[in-house]
Amino acid sequence: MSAKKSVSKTASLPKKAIKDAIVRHLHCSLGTDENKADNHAWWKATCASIQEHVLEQLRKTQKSHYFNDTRAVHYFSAEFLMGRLMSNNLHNLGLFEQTDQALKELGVNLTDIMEEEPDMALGNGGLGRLAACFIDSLATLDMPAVGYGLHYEHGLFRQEIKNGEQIERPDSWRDYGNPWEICRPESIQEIPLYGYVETKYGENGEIKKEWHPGLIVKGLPWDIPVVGYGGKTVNVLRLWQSQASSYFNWDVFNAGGYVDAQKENVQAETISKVLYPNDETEAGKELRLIQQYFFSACSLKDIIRRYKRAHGNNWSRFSSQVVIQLNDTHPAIAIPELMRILLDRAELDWDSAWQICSKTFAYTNHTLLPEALEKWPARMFEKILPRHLEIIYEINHRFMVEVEKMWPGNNAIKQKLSIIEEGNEKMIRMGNLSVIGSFKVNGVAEIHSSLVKKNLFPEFDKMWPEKLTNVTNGITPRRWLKACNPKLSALIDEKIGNDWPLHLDKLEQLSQFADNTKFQKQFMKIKHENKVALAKEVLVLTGIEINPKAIFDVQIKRLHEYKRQHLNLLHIMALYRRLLENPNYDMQPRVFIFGAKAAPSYKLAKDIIYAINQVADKVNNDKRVNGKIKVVFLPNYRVSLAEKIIPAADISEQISTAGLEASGTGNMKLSLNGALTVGTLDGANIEIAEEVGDENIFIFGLNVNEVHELDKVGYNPFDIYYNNKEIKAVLDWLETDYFTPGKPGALASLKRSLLEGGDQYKVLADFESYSDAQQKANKAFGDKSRWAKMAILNTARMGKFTSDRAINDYVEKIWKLQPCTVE
Ligand code: 73E
Repeated sequence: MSAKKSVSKTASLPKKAIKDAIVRHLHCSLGTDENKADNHAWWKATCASIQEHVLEQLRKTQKSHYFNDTRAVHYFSAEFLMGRLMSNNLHNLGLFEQTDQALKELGVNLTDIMEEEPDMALGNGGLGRLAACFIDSLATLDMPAVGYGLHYEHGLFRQEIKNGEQIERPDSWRDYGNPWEICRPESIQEIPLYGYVETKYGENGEIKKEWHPGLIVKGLPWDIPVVGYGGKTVNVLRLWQSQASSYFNWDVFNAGGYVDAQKENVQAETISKVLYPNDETEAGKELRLIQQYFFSACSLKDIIRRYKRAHGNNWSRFSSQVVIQLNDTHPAIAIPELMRILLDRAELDWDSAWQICSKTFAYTNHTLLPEALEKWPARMFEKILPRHLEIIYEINHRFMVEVEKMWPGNNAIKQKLSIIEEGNEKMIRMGNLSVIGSFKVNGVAEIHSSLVKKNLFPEFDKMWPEKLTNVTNGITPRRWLKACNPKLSALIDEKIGNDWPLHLDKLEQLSQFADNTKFQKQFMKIKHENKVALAKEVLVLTGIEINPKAIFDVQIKRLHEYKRQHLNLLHIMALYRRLLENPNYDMQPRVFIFGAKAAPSYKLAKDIIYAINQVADKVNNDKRVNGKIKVVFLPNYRVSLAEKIIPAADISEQISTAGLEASGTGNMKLSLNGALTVGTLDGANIEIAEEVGDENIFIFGLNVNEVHELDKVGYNPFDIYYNNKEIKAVLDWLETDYFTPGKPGALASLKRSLLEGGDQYKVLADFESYSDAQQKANKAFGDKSRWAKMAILNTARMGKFTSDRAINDYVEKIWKLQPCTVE
């Protein structure tokens, strides 16, 4: 952890100055006044006044990095799920309280105007949010860092629920402008695509390659300042927008091809139009590969321009100044792109180029799911990036020589490790390319990293025993406790001081109060108030009334079979049945809260959303249930909604099939806010259990080895169906029209996937154990003091999961950076 930080100078800004700045922006930037301004105008004016401080620090940070000529990390990610920035920037600048007061004196409510800000939803889920937490920590720890990604015009779709079904609507986060971003036309890049490669011969007969592109597009950078906690370092997230390259189009235009020129405009501008809504599935679409290349190539050019400003054409220090972290394989095309620049532009020989390249990149793997491991048809590469394909073949050829040395004559291993997958259609394996082209590869939780070594890349681990490593994920406690749960934060400040957001281990000091009745009451009172606030929100969003005294049981994450929202649903149906059979069935009232988006083309995931909503409708309106069960599906789950749900949660559902959730990060956020986990021994749940202790978590289900064993001996879900009456009854229920009046069989696809479909994700195998864990949780909740103690200990023991620790791990194990302080 870095040296102790003081609170920034801005924290002492007088209220009057803040008020004046906001009013000045109302007048001079927005052309309105205090009497006419609506919440949106107040929000914009307030952002503009905050941005003044942000930009001042940004300038100082850039100056300091330039003069110190620091080594910097460049975090390449197709996704940055930033959410809203106002509250975060205010907290990080230390200006939240004063601004709140200043606005109050102007007759404006800060909480209300914060609701005006659209989420920056430039990501699907955990992977994109991780990138956002990481750049927060990098700035907080004064690390020289740039985030690089795509400036999508439309982020992740907005979800509406109509008659129980998910409807996708476009997300238009920039319709009314984004007050945080700065356009940098002075740093535009030009990116070639398509065309052909010409082979030429130099004076000494050496071969030279020249790529004649068929299209050139422009990359226009937008900078989002990233404010570190304490308000000193302000780094940049640079997002590229695609535009038609004007000079190229003029040729077509002058040749009389007005319509063709317009077509090209459209094609160029399509590149950054929309985020692919697939989490953990590889779409294999041409546009996606172009997106990946577009932002990777723009970013590399940007890095090289900056490097050359300091070092001219001398490449010898490149890999000591520049480290590039690949957030999954999405930007892996940057590896052959750097090779192309070094070979064809800088005219380095292969070995020198490879030396530099293979010391520059590091790769984070986020998933073992086969459907998420990216592969591209070689013929698509040939069309879009013909020179890169040649370079990939050469990388592979030289790598195969190494493999031959290690395993002479072993063709099976060669086939497995090759970047090229031979088959009906030749494919480029981006995972293999990433491992071969990087100096470090990391998984995102202990268990995941050990499975990466053991199952995904065992031979690579043999070849390079030092290359594969682990960095367990983390979350920023600034957003995920301080900003989203102000009451709990204030209580913590009162008990242990206010520097825990920078030193999260200090939360451990709360455990001394875990048995203290008064503290328990204070802690649970805040939880209750947060639940009352969420209940109000739920009523507004869904019209459903929920009881804040009930257990708030939360499952919020992307919808995927491996995450097993349907296990949760089957259990809800089982509880409902038990209640119908025995009105005195002993259970604490419970509200089951879901938030989840399904990939638009993922049929079964959408069926699960429909099933949740149909069951909800029935259960919520059944008088016999007597309010003991309520089921709520909150539409359009996103960062800003998570910030409202998490502080109000009692139970955190982390119930993936063991071995399939690489880490999870929602699990950390919920536990940090005092929710108890019901979870499998998967991903970071294992490390959470180690931290909180077995008595403060409800673990159930098969572990990784048991899942593996079960698959080996052959798993037959029908055995469970026929032997467990409750499971049979619940599954059969899905086939009737009980939950879908007049539409029998509307929920049958779920049952089919769990029986005829083979229940790939072991839902039935884990059902009984899950139900037992839920009974234990139910009982524990009945003992108020015991529950309070467990909740407090969860908050107290989450220190490990701050993203500051994760970033420090990256810095030590991989990036080798030095902090660079800013005045
Ligand atoms: O377990 C999570 C992990 O916490 C994992 O599923 C997720 O990454 C999180 C952060 O490490 C993830 N997302 C993707 N792969 N793993 C993914 C794949 C393709 C497209 C978009 C996202």
